[in-house]
Amino acid sequence: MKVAIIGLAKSGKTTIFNTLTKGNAEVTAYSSSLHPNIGMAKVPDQRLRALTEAFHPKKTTPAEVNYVDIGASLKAVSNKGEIVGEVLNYLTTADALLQVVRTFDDKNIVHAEGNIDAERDISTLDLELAFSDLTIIERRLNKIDSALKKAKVTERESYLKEQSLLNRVKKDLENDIPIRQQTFNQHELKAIQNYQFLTIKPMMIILNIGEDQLSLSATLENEIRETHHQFAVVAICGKLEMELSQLDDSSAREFRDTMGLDEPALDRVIKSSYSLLGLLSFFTTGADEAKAWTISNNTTAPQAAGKVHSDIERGFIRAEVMSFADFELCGNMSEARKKGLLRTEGKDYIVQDGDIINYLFNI
Ligand SMILES: Nc1nc2c(ncn2[C@@H]2O[C@H](COP(=O)(O)OP(=O)(O)OP(=O)(O)O)[C@@H](O)[C@H]2O)c(=O)[nH]1
Ligand SMILES: [Mg+2]
Repeated sequence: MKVAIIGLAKSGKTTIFNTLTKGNAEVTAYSSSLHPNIGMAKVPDQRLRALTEAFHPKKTTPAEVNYVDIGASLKAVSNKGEIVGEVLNYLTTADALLQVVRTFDDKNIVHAEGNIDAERDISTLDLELAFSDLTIIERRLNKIDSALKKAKVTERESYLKEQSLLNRVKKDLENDIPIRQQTFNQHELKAIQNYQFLTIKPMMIILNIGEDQLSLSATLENEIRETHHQFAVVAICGKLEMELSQLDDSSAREFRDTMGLDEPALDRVIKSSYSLLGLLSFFTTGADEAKAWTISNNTTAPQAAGKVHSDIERGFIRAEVMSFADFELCGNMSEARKKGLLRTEGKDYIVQDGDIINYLFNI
């Protein structure tokens, strides 16, 4: 999974990036580097820890999320509404966008829009994303116009269809409806996915709150959720979380306890991004490796096997499946087998979150 971090200048993008990836990219109060930061977060998962303790594999491999902090506000990397190629590439290849919105107040750090106003900042960014989509649409419509002039009769229909779809999307965008909230039939949706649109991407909002707002975090989250139902919203104090992410686990935990802080920001952000994107984890385990895999809802057992190896998908015979809850009850596989909790599933089985799977295949 790949997530792109965006937001206005000095909203705390790099601070959040460092928090999530335990990274050390430079955070700045004044200048702006234009270098994107790229990093990876291991998905924290208590279940994988339990499997490791039970099986003592040589290796434990958590699922990963890749983050890119594009290193500047969208405005700074746009030229007449068009986002420069390199940055656009990071954005279009991301599965989700993570928008950092500043609610911390600090008079030493200039706010791009003059003062703190989360709602306005979200709208400003929405507009910038929509602008990029509109630029793509305009360009394509122009191309269709000239193509239609010399098109053969047999070609006209598909151009006209595309033209009418794009005009509809354009009209909605101009009425402040991002593409992710527009309605399409399956055929149109497929066509839409061929363009590099940004407002089609699922979006998550991180409210970067100040230390003095910690007790307000739930209230602030709810305020934004009320007007932006379609977004996942998480409030975190970027500066504090970044400092904590650089401590070792036990010192960080101690610090959290004394501060009365909730679970680490990383865990909350990852949980939200999984549910926003409709993702879940399944596990494979053995003497060599215990590993977590990320798949979407409604993935069949053979499709999930394809994540592990294409040969297993091709040669799929059946899957031996146990839920994590059943594993916890039994503590090991042979006990589970005795109790009949190790199920045999076929090619139509839909993999569930927390399934521990052993594949039987033939190649
Ligand atoms: N007080 C306070 N300061 C913060 C917080 N988060 C970030 N900052 C500070 O705000 C400044 C900007 O943070 P960055 O993370 O560099 O922000 P950015 O969005 O990456 O900035 P650009 O990439 O330059 O647009 C730095 O001086 C941070 O230390 C916060 O939660 N509280
Ligand atoms: Mg930055």
